[in-house]
Parts: sequence; structure tokens; C-alpha cells
Amino acid sequence: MTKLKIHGMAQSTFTRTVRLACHEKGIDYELVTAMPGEVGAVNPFGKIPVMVQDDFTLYESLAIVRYLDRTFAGPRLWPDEARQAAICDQWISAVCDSLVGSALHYLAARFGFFALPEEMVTRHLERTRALVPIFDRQLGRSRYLAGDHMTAADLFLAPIFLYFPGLPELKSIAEAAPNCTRWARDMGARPSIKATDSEQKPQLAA
Ligand SMILES: N[C@@H](CCC(=O)N[C@@H](CS)C(=O)NCC(=O)O)C(=O)O
Repeated sequence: MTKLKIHGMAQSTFTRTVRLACHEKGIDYELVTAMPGEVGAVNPFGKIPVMVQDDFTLYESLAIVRYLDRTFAGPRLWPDEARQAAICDQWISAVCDSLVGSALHYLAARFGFFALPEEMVTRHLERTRALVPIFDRQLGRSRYLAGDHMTAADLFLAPIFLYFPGLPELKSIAEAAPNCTRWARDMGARPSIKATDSEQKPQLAA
């Protein structure tokens, strides 16, 4: 079997989620740098990341992380118990459904990845401000998003949340969420997070 390839960009949050899963499980992989739109041959939706393992190609981060968890040894990224596993899925869905359509769009607009009318940018920021307390309450109940052990859910939240300190308006939202701050500090100490920290940070758009 050839080395697993992850097509994507180090700065992409979804790419980082998949890479974090590889690091947490000790999977040897190669990051093949590709922008969204350059992966049309392997993902008809043109999005990153895409995983290629020999003749097997897979896109959609959740599908990839689940596949990696099922096929490779190393720490499990989902709890075994049915209800706990469902809660992990619930939080993955909640991150993708809520923060991707708010914080991530806000970040993408501020970093100039796409242009949005100013009122929409403001709406994304205000939506982020309203959503973060929900995550903060959950992280006040348990050490990690889906219980007292790190799971795949944390790997979906971390790449988004770890961008917050870089922008003053998101930093203040993070600082008003003490449980998220504690969780981010714990996550930030993990070797997987350190190993996937991109040296090339996106620059704020003028
Ligand atoms: N549902 C996809 C979302 C992936 C995604 O949105 N990736 C971003 C980069 S972080 C992208 O490729 N954006 C380009 C686009 O939306 O056209 C997944 O979970 O992998």
C-alpha cells in the first residue's frame, strides 16, 4: 500500500481536521498541496480535502475521518458506546451546521477568500457571537465536546476555533467563553495541533 495522500491546504480548516485525525492515530500521510478548484479530478464538488489511498478516493471530511478511524489502528476517535458515539456525531454536525456558516464564512471574508457585502460579514460575526456560548456551555459540562475524552468532534471544532485569537473581534468572543478557552488551551498542547500549525497564516484582506 502506498502512503496515504491528503489533497488540500494547510490553512484549510477541513483539511486540518483530516490531518489531525492522521496525527492522533499515528497514520503516515503526505499532504499534497492543492487549492479548492484544483481537485476537480478527484472531487466533483471542487472542495478540499480529498483523501487518496491507492485506487480509493474519498472526499467529505467526515467520511474521511470515519474511514481512517475504522481502518487504522491507534486511539479511537469515536466512543464505542452507541449513545456516546451519537453525541459525538451530533457535535460534529452542529459544528459543521453552525460555525461553518458563520465563523468560517466570517474568517474567509476577512482573509479575502471571497467578497461579501459588509452587512453579511457583520451578520456572520453576530451569529458567531450567539453560537459560541452554546459550545461554551457544553465544554463547561465535559472536558471535551463529546465527553471526557477527545473525540472526532474536537477535531472538527479546533481548526475553526484556533483561528479566533488572530482576529480581535473573534478573540473577544473567545475570551468571553472561559470553557472554550480552557479547551482550546488543552487542544493547543496536543502534538497533533502543533504538527499541523500552518506557518503561512492567511493575511487579513485590506
Ligand atoms: N463538506 C466539506 C466542506 C469542505 C470545504 O468547504 N472546504 C473548503 C476549504 S476549508 C473549500 O474547499 N472551499 C471551497 C469552496 O467552497 O468552493 C467537507 O467536510 O470536506
